[in-house]
Amino acid sequence: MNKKEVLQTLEKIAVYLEIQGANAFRVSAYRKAAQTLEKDERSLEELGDPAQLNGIGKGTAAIILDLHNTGTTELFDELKEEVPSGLIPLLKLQGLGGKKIGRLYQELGITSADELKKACEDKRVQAMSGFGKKTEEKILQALEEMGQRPERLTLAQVQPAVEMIGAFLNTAPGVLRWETAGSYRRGRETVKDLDFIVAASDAAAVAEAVLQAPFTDQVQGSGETKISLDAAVEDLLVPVDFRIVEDRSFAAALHHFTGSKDHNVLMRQRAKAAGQKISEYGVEDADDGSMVYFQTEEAFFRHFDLPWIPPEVREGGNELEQDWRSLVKLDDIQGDMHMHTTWSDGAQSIEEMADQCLRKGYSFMAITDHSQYLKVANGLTPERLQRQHEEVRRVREEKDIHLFTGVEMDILPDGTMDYDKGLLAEVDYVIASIHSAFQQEEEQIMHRLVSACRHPYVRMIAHPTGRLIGRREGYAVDEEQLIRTAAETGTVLELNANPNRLDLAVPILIKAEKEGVLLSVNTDAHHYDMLEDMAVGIKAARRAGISKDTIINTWDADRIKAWLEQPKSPLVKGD
Ligand code: DGT
Ligand code: CA
Ligand code: CA
Ligand code: ZN
Repeated sequence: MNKKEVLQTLEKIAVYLEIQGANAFRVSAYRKAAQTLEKDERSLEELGDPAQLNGIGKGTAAIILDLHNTGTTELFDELKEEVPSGLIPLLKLQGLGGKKIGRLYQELGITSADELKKACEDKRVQAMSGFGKKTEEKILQALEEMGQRPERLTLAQVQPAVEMIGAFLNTAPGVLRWETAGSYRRGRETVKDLDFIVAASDAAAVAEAVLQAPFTDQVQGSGETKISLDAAVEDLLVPVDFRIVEDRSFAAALHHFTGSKDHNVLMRQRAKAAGQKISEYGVEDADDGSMVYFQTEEAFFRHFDLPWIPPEVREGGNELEQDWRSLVKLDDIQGDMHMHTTWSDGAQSIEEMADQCLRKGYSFMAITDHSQYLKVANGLTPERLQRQHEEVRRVREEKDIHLFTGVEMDILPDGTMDYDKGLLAEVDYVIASIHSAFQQEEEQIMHRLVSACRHPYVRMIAHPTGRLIGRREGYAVDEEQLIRTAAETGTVLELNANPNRLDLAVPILIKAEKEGVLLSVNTDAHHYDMLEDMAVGIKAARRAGISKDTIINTWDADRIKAWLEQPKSPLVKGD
């Protein structure tokens, strides 16, 4: 776990203890430890033993090190076992924290949303000391809203469930092959539920195995070919649909349940014109009712004289008419131009990041830690930046991958940059980004972004709108002006691949490519696991229909080097 994850887990431990009714001193010890750690600017590696900080005791320090080194700790594992999983979603209800939920659990035996609702209706909640009638009404209202608008989950939230269910299906007896479908396969930013298509030699056995699986929580419905359930993965309930089909129907079912609804309408129209009918089993001849089956989706599309249409573009637009051969794909990516190390707030060293990028088959990468303004992230002073870059050049000599020296420099609230031009002239790849004063008026935000674009050494703007999916809108950006200025000045715009960000968003990416702006899909990895987010970013780029050549990290290292050796100039696509 990196530092941020450790902090979040300490908070979770505190909440779980509250639910269990642990004594207030014990609860606050974990909160205090988290606050103390957060205030300290050092990374956990640099800090060494957390017990040397005032406010962190020996026991808590051991837990912090456990979390950091192994990703979990005995206490947290026990708490997750003991605290009823149905209580966790209740933490999101307005006005209900760990303490109140703990009392509802201990005094009324409530373990789920349904039970809480019943208790409110029976007026048992208002009878408790410190709750009252008003609180009860508010809880009921919040519960109803939770039921009415089940929130959509982000890709970051469902990814652990996809991995766990995938690992299960890989070894489940009777499973011949499986694939994700629905909005997840189409790479949407958020999903209502996950959809899995499973080809089975023995459907009943597979269905039974799914119902018995360790992740299976509430089963919403189960039949011969369809199971709907809530999967409990890492404190979160994720709704999942399984469709279990015969192998000969796998490709048709996969297409059918990948959707989108609007894409399926287009395909049905096409089939109808040819006297045929598409179903989830195959394609039926409308006259004699005979059925054609398909081994692959490629074969399915070929049947209708179409090339394979990428799932990301199946949204009922003009996808049947377009040529998707130049659409960027994950395999085209040759490097990652935005990542962090222990020099600022990353979890690994330059060398470790280089080894991981090598393992991914990359031929280049840029090390881009935070600049001095970002004190919470241990941003680099000019001296530390220079020392780091010496280190980067040393690692470059030793490894079979080209490391660009770089920095993610803060654009300060007044629109000036965090480092002098003299220092920046020595850096291979300068990224500029906004991490402060998000509330400023659009005019000031644009002054900052435009100043960065006009800067002779700023090559790229990272996460240009600052949004966090489902949590934060981002600052006030005039998209048209940003795109125009990026094109005029030869500044690359980032598609940040972090599933919480996906910034720029698809509609802006489409406009940017149209105006000739170059893009870079980067993970902004703070931990080497996060290098895998590249796949998420590429899905988003594909949804925007972006061509390979628009994305600079599909180029080879020599082309990027040559491009960086030239002074900045208006962007030109192609060679
Ligand atoms: P969401 O809302 O993020 O789950 O989006 P999808 O596209 O995954 O929607 P979902 O899970 O309701 O259905 C998966 C796909 O199945 C959908 O894109 C189109 C296809 N489909 C086939 N028959 C039906 C149907 O009767 N109703 C709906 N809603 N979709 C259907
Ligand atoms: Ca779905
Ligand atoms: Ca579904
Ligand atoms: Zn970054």
